Amino acid sequence: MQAPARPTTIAEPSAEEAGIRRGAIRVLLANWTGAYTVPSRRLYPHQWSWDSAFIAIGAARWSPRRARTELMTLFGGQWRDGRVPHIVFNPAVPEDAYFPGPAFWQATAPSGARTSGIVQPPVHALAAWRVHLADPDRAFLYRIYPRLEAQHRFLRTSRRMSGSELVSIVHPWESGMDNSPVWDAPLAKVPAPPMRERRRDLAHVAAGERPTDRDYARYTAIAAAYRDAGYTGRTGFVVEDPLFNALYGAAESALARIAAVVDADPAPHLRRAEEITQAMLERLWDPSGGIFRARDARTGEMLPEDSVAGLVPLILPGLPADVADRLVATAVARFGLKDGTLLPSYPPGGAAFEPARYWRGPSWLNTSWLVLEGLRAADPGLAHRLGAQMLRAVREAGFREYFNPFTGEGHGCGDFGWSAALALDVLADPALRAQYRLDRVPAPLGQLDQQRGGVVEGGDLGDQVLA
Ligand code: 2M8
Repeated sequence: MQAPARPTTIAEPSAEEAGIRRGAIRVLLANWTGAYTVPSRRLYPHQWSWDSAFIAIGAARWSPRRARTELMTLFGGQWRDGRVPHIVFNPAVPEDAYFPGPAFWQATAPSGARTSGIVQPPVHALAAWRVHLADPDRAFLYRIYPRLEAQHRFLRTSRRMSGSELVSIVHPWESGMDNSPVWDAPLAKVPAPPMRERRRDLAHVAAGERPTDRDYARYTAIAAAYRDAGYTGRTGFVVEDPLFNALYGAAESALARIAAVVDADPAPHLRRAEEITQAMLERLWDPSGGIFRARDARTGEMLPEDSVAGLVPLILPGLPADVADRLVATAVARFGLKDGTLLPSYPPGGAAFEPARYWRGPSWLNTSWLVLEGLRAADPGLAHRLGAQMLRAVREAGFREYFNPFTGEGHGCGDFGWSAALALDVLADPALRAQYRLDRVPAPLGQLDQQRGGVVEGGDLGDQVLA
């Protein structure tokens, strides 16, 4: 008689998965400051807004307490008007470690924290909800809900610049995809006086993998003009971005869920989520291209270039099925999203494509993760393959900031926070892992157990240090 087959459960990590998990936790431990996680020790030595949201999403899979602390620390830098600045500076880091630093921004939050004065995509409500799902904690939601509400109130009241439900960004850095080719046209209209300040990023990363000096001069000029206007009103760059607005809409849906837990009214959030989706379809959907595009709110025109930002609205609950299907088709046909390729930040067939330069082509794990989340409903098979590709990228190149979408070669800085965190999140998903496991060689059991033990110890130790 044949011995019964040993039951295999998806929850059991392979040696390879355990290795990725251990590596990711090592990065999160190394970048942890005691209250938040820096994106990179050298290149980005402060707290960044949307980085912390992505990091909280992944950290929740390992240490939910850290994830909650990460978000609460960020909101410690929130302004009285509700805005959550894109950088909260660490006072212990010298001014010349990062440009533009606190002396440039000249902004102080009510808590006394020195901050920048611009914002980043509002992925925080979604992050707070994911943290709660990983480790339900109503007290955390009670504390963060009013802060999230204020963040959204700022966007609603100060950034609805076209009269529609959509919000505008007033600096390319607010998109998170700083030097995307989509910004080339509106940026070309901004005068670029030569920069007096010295760039610090080129001390850490090759110039060919970063924005050009000309782009940097423009970023500095727009930020300085906004600062000098008291961080209000328009700048020379005012754009409705599909990624920013899709996250704004998805975050309103998350706020509705949070509201239901904290005895608040979900209805206004649900209504706004619907209105945002509707406005995106009316103002940013390009039916001939099968993608969402950014609109220049100064001229009212759609911008000629598109990017992976135009696929992120897949994450919007309530997106019509035919629009979702078109987006999936575009992801496959123009972004090459199929087996064996990473998801590029800009379509490889586009004239401005560069596989290794920052947001002009390379694959990033955060935009990949957002598209993956959207694909769960629209095309689960493709979502699983994308998850597998994300894990392969970090397995082969390490937790780099971005990756050549064809070769998987790593670029930008190493030990990058959200690359580590989002790999943890993908690893924690049983459906995605089932797919990833298809092409691995199982490790001997003894080795597995040892590795699993090591990871758990790392997590517990980190939490004890925090406590
Ligand atoms: C990059 O942006 C900063 C400016 O905010 C920079 O280049 O110095 C972007 O990739 C942005 O999305 C990210 O949040 C930040 C930190 O990782 O770096």
